[in-house]
Amino acid sequence: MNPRRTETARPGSDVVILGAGPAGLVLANLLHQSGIDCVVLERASREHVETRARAGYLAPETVRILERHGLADGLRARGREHDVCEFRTPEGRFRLRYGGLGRGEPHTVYPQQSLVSDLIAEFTAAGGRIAFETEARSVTGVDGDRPTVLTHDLDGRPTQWPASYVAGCDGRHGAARRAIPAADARRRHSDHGVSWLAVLVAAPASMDAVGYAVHREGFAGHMSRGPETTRYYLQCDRGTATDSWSEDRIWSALAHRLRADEYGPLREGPVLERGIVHLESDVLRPLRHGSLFLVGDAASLVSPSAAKGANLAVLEAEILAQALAAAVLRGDPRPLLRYSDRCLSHIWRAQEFSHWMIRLLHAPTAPQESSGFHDSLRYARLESLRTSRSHQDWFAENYVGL
Ligand code: RFL
Repeated sequence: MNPRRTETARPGSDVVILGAGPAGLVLANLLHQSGIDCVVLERASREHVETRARAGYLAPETVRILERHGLADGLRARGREHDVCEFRTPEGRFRLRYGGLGRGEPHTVYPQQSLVSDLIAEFTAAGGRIAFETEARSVTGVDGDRPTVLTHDLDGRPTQWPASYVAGCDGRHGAARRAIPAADARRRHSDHGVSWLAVLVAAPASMDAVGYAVHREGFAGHMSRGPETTRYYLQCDRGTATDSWSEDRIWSALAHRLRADEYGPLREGPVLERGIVHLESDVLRPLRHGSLFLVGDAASLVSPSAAKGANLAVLEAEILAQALAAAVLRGDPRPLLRYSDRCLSHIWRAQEFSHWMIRLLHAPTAPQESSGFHDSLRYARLESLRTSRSHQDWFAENYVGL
């Protein structure tokens, strides 16, 4: 227990954190640095979370947060700055060097699993506690001042983890969300009606830009994840099974939609991973329920169309860490009272831009929008983006911003 805390010391931890993703691990590191006792409970094994490939594009604000707290050594050593994207359309292609537009800031390309590995290494080296293969089954007592998390280990052995606060960083399907009675939360949900086959391949990037192909057969995307790996996306029908996409079918659809015969061949390699992502958005309000706080994907799901999810997770973790420090160390509950509203303003900005990207990259799926009118609008939007400097500045600011 931290000797500086203002409350009476009680058994258990000050904060129990569910989930060892970017949200939970940034929060854990920041609390530990402040001298607040916390423990991270993670359902999966350490190996699993350290190899789970997901995000790759870190916003400048994310890098600043990690630098501010001494958590950026890995990404500074191995991350790469990136600041150009290319749109390929039936009318041709154009590039936006967004690092020279808007606020003039680039992304940093650094795989999420490398960031997660760095954050685990920092936390455990500093004496932090993570219980892997420990699944939270329930969170009870959040309306009182002694919430408790019940976990099961791999053998089904139950353990109770009492705390003063619980941080739900366990994603959209975790135990934290389930602990909130439906009547106490307003849920805003949108299914955008679009699905992507997301593939990770062992091959260098095929171009020196993030590639967005707008094609009558559906969207295709290209994003570098490092010198040896590249992520590609292919819009696919809802209900498609991943195994219906052979490697040959994937490469020929990518080459066709990215117009490789016109703009240069793709650098092919073995497919390491494939999965279907449904483009959905989901926001819960409020993000605080008594002593339980939702962070990252547990708070809001942003479709990956604009690469915001991991960045929001880091930002929210910093906001919560500072608010918990004020409450635990100085007895000041006011920042905790503002946590939900502060995060929601960032979340809705990110949702708005992601939604704009979805409408730009995909043909309308709603029956009332399929007359061709809305499709023509998106080509007008692309043309505006190609030619209007103020539109480009707006895009750049939102593309890398939070
Ligand atoms: P995470 O990373 O899902 O971590 C949650 C952790 O909680 C654990 N867990 C539990 N632990 C204990 N008890 C339980 N009951 C539990 N239930 C779950 C899980 O095992 C897991 O370890 O959530 P977090 O920390 O909120 O981070 C969110 C990000 O992971 C996510 O938003 C991003 O990956 C989204 N995303 C992207 N975001 C970006 O900012 N930039 C990108 O370029 C980007 N690309 C992507 C993406 C997501 C993708 N997929 C797979 C949807 C690309 C893809 C393909």
